[in-house]
Amino acid sequence: MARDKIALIGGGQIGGTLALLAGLKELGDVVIFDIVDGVPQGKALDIAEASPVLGFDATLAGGKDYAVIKGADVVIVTAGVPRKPGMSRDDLLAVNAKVMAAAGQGIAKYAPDAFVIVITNPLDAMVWALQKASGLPANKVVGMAGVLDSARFRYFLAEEFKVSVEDVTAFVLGGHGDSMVPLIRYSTVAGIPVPDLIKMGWTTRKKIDEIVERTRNGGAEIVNLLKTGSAFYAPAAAAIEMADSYLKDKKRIMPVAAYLDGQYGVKGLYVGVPVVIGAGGVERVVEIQLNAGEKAGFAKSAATVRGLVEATVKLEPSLA
Ligand code: A3D
Repeated sequence: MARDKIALIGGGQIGGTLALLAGLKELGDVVIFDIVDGVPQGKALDIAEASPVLGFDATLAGGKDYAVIKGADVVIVTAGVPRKPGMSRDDLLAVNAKVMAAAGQGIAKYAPDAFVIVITNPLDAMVWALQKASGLPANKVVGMAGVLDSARFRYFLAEEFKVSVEDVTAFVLGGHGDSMVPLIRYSTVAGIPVPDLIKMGWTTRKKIDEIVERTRNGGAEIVNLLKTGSAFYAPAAAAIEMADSYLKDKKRIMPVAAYLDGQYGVKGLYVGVPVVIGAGGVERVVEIQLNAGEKAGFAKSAATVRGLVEATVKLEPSLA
């Protein structure tokens, strides 16, 4: 059986980490596309030369012609510019909308059957743009944000409770970043919901509120530390987990930016919701009952995403 093919559009910080993780997990052969000549080829060769030591078999190649992604099973898009200190995600809109238009056309031409994971910011608008530009079925195009946001939340909760990160589950809804809606009552330690842990005296409501706030600002915290770029290890790990669920038909339930067609009262937008990811792409949107506060938070988040999408279409009319 031939190996699966993973195509990475964008060979920067996240792209390089994705290539290494895809190799380590033996997800398949890897190609990296980037507009900067030499970088994708160099990163691919460097990782290929690590493979005998790390003990994995995969071919890795790079190039600056979209033809390299031909026949890919999974495409992960990080192309564009990252956020710099003082720059909001929305500032990235103008540049990255054009990049999504080009990437969408490349995918439509060379990898129309792929499962596509978009990471480029501002995420919820860029995944919409990519789907529109590529014309791929909406259930085969998703955005990575919720897995990262919930990983950050899980990490902070595990630190607070002094338990393994593996025993902490977290549940986040809504757009990426400031408008994220963490659902405390569905976040657990070994199945015990966080509100119960507060009652048990393991933590306080104040501490949990602080953790929620830190999670919301998780991206900015890293940007302020790195100064020359944004997070890349955890975002790459999160996207690889999504690719793995698709390629192995694991049917994992994960929060992703998924196309909503009426679910949660939203139509025609990508917003973060829990979905089942299997061989069919997004196989099901998990629609939970929200309480009034959560509903309001989700509606606000969806409105923010709608504003971003409208701004994107204005800047890049080819997406209308
Ligand atoms: P960076 O290291 O700059 O890599 C971006 C790469 O894209 C560079 O190698 C560029 O040469 C390349 N590129 C630029 N234009 C094009 C193009 N038209 N076609 C192909 N390649 C192109 O950034 P990064 O890897 O750190 O981040 C990539 C993106 O992910 C940025 O938009 C970030 O804001 C975003 N990001 C999102 C999250 C989420 O949680 C959603 C987290 C972290 C970063």
